[in-house]
Amino acid sequence: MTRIEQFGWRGAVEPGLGRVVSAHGDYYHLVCNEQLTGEILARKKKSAFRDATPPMTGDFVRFLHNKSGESLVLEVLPRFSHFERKDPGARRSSQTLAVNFDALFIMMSLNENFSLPRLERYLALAEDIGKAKAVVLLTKSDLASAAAIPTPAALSCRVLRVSSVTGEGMDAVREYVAPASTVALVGSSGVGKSTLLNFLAGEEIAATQEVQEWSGKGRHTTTSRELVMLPCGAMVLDTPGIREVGRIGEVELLQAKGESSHRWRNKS
Ligand SMILES: Nc1nc2c(ncn2[C@@H]2O[C@H](COP(=O)(O)OP(=O)(O)OP(=O)(O)O)[C@@H](O)[C@H]2O)c(=O)[nH]1
Ligand SMILES: [Mg+2]
Repeated sequence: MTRIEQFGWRGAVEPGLGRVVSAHGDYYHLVCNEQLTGEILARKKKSAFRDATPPMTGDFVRFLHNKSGESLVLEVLPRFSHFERKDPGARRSSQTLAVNFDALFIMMSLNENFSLPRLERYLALAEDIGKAKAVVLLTKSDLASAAAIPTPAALSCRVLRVSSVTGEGMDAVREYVAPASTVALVGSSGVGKSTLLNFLAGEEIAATQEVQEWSGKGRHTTTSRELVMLPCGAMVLDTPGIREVGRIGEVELLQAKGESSHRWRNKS
């Protein structure tokens, strides 16, 4: 298996194929079969993206390798899966949160922030993710009282109770963590996405931070998407916490009813 295939590429292997592991403005850190290191920093070719969707972490791209100068990203290759939230207040009508994952872990903690309506909104958005499975991870099960646990039968996909403290549910989680496959982690700030990444990696790869005691809400510790290769050969796409999910109209309605005081904020 070549390096790009280890990173999940399933098509014909050609020169100039890369996968974005992190994005930094117009620059993209790519893994690829080129260079001894198998890594390249390439810049987005502006004229190629005037009318096209720019690359993001997790994308497979075609790039022009320049051994003596700047390599250029030319094209984003078709995504086999994608997770988007609808964004009523913003210029764009939706925001893509994760791409090219085999499994989407929708994470919500089993503490006072648990909200079945919010979980249902996530699941509604996950109906149309492409070639991938959505799984609900109810995190911090070590903190949960029995009363806080919802009925899994009420949800349309598999529900796992997990804890990065006790290890509960991790055998089931590992069923999705297979070589050359990608698991994307989405959910509010503080639900334990980066902690799960670290648990699966067996080391502190990503920064994590305690949830603010007074609000129970997270602090947006992870600020950019990161595709991380685990020692077992699987990849995890860690994402910044989502402030709110919803469909156009729905969230505004909830806000009007006073059920949510959150304001939409574009965080990528
Ligand atoms: N008790 C308990 N605490 C956990 C568990 N998983 C994570 N935490 C704690 O929850 C806090 C937030 O965890 P993070 O992993 O930083 O959360 P995150 O989802 O990555 O947050 P953002 O990066 O802000 O989106 C940290 O203090 C973790 O130690 C768990 O299974 N049980
Ligand atoms: Mg994080």
